[in-house]
Amino acid sequence: MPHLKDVAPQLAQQAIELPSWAFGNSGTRFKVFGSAGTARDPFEKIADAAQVHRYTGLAPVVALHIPWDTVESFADLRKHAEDLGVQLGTVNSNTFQDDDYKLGALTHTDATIRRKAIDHHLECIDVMDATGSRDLKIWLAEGSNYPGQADLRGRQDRLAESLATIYERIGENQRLVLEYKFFEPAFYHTDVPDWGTSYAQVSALGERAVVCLDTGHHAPGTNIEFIVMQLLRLGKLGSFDFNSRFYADDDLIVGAADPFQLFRILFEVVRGGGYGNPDVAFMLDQCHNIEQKIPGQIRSVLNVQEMTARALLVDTEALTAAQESGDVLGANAIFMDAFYTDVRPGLAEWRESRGLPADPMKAYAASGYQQQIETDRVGGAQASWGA
Ligand code: AOS
Ligand code: ZN
Ligand code: ZN
Repeated sequence: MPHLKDVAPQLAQQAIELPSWAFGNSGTRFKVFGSAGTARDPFEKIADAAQVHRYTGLAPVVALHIPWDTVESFADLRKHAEDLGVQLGTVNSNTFQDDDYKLGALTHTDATIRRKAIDHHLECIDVMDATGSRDLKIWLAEGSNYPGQADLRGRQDRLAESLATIYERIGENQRLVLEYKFFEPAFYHTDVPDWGTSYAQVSALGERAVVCLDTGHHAPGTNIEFIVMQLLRLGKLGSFDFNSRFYADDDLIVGAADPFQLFRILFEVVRGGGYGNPDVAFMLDQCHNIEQKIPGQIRSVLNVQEMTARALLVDTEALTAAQESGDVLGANAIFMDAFYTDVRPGLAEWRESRGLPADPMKAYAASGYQQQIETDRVGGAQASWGA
């Protein structure tokens, strides 16, 4: 098996994109808990995200959500980010919080509502032009609750038409990324429920349209790494929304619920050429309902790094030999050896060799930043999941 030192150059290629909304308060439909020091505006969210990068060196990009992160000047927000050593990344559209979209947005039967939803996406592209962002990520909360409520085929056709109108405005160096989710908020059918539908829709658009895979968006028991393999094979894996789940779309810390699944996914990413490949964005899509937000994000990026390191440690030559000779248990043992390797001491050394703290969680706790924001951010409304 390779040693961690052998894969150090590859570890340096890791770049994770943080969600701005992870730095606002969030909760469930029962309660949103406020917590001391939470960011009050997009500028403070970016400042908090920059802390994660500062202590880990792993998270140089921050994804925005519009209109939650709308500011007067995106050029100012961009400069603020760059001054803090991070970049603005993916722009997420939002068609799930407007009364007009109760029965659909890009799929609505009413052309005026469809137009409104399309225009929102065009505004997001304007934001991307100002922030220098490459990706427009679209997650649609559209579907129906009762059989017979909607014309499934008609909605799919209208979706294709609306996406095509948005895609026309996507710049040469930009991409449209379509996320899927099997249910919620709609409970009977969802218009983009699975990777196949997303793949069919983006393939009809063109080369600059790709799929986003959110790890929490599948039915229990789904083999997610198989989907990763297939989308990479087809050249259509545009990005990840990483998080973990026990039940549905829980948006918990990535690697918390099932570290082995994260390992299997990252192994397929490496195997399929998706690692160190700018065409695949590694985003987090998480909410920190009860834990502190900045350490929550630090824990998350460290979890991704630990499982990436383990995936890079798989002895692929020995694995191929075992696979090809039909050595079922041997192949499985080679795979599991890498998974069970504790890379944490090695990664601590790796960090120190790059001028980073050996233990980013401890370093953040000792920095005084948390106490500072708890003291400073007393006036104004805290950002919540959303604005
Ligand atoms: C919703 O379930 C999706 O995961 C989207 O990515 C959404 O935009 C994000 O979770 C923010 O709420
Ligand atoms: Zn997501
Ligand atoms: Zn989600």
